[in-house]
Amino acid sequence: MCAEKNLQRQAFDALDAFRIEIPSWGFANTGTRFGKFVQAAAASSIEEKFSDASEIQRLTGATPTMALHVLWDLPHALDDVEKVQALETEYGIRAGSINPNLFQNQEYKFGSLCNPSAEVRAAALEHMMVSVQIAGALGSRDVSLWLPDGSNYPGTQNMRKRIGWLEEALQQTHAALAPGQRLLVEYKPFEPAFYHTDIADWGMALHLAQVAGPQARVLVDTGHHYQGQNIEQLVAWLIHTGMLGGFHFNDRRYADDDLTLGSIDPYQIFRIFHEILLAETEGKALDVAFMIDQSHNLKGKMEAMVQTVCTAQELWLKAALVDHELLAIRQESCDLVGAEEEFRVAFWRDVRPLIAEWRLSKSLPENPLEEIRTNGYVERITKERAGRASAVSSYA
Ligand code: AFD
Ligand code: MN
Ligand code: MN
Repeated sequence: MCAEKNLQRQAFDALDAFRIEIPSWGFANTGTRFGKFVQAAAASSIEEKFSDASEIQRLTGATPTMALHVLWDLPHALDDVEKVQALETEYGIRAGSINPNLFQNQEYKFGSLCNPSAEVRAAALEHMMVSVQIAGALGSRDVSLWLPDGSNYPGTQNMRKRIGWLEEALQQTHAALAPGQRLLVEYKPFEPAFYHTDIADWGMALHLAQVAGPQARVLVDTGHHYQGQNIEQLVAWLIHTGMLGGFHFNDRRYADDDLTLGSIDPYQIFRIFHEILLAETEGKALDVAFMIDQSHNLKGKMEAMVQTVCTAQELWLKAALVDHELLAIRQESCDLVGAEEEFRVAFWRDVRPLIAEWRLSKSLPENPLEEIRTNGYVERITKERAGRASAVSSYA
C-alpha cells in the first residue's frame, strides 16, 4: 500500500511540475511548400488562437502559455500589446515566448541579419529590437529566434563574414534584454537554405549564444538534426555547459517534418527527458522552456495539439519514474543489460492509469483526446470559422 502511495505521489509531483507551451501558429492554417490543405476549424485571428489555446489548457491542465509570432500575431507590434493583454485575461492563457519573423518579408530574399546589405541587416536588427520590446511589454521571458539565413549555392556567400554580422546583431539584441529576459538561439541544418544555413547546428548556436551574452541560451528543436544524430547527447552537453534554454518539440521521419511528438520515435523523447530529470535530481537548476513547434497540414489542429500534450506528459512521467540510484549503480558496475533494462522497463511502463488518477485529482477530463473528439468544440469553431479560412494566408 505504502509503495503504491509513494508511486502515486512521485507521479503526481512529476506531472504537477510539467508544463509545455503551445504555439499560436499550431492553430492556424499552414501547409508545405507544395500547398496547403485549408481546415475550416483553423484559427485565423489572435483571438481564435487564444480561444483554442484556452480549450487545450482546459482539457490538459499543462499548457498555460502560448508562444506568439510577432508578424502573425502582433502585426502592429507594440500597438497590439494591449489587445493581447485583454485576450490573456479573457482566456486565462499567458503570452509565452516571442518569436521574431525574419523569413517572409521580400527584403530578406538574400538573408536578414546576415544579408550582405547593411541596410537589410539594420532592418532585421530593428525587428529583433521590437521583438524584445514586445516581450518586455507582455512580461514574456523568452525571445526565441530561429534564423532562416543561408545560401543555396557554393561560392555565393562569404560564410565567415556572415558569422561576424551575426555575432554583432545578437550582442546588440542581447544588450536590449531586460534583467530576467532570455534570448534563445535556435539552429536548423537546412531549409529554406539548401547549401549552408548560418545557424546550422548546436555548436554554432552555442557559440553565438555565448558571444551574445549571459542571458542567451540554445533552443533545441527536435526536428532540426541530421539523420542519426544523438540528440540526448547534445542535450547532455548543453546541460553540462549551462546553456540549455529550451525545446521546440515535434517529431520527424526525414527532415523538419513537424509531425506530432512521439509519433515516430517516442523513445528518443524519453531519453531527452531523462537527461533533464537526472540533472534536476542532481540539484542542477535547469530553467528549460518546453515548447511545441508543430503546425499540421493534415491532422486536425486541436486533436493534434491534445495528442502532443498527452504524449509529452506520458513520456515525461515514464522518464520521471526511472530509478536513478539503481541506474547509477548498474552504470558504474557496467552491468550493461541491468542498466539498459532499468531504462527500458521505465519506458515500456504503462503510466496512463497514474495520469488518469492525476487528471481526476485536478478535475480534468480523464481522456482529453476523447474529450476534444466528442465535446463539440471543434464542431462549433468549424461552423463559426467556415468559409473564412481559405481567404486567409498561411499563418495569419
Ligand atoms: C519553422 C522553423 C523553426 C521555427 C518555427 C517557428 O523550422 O522550427 O522555430 O518555424 O517560427 O518550423
Ligand atoms: Mn522550431
Ligand atoms: Mn522547424
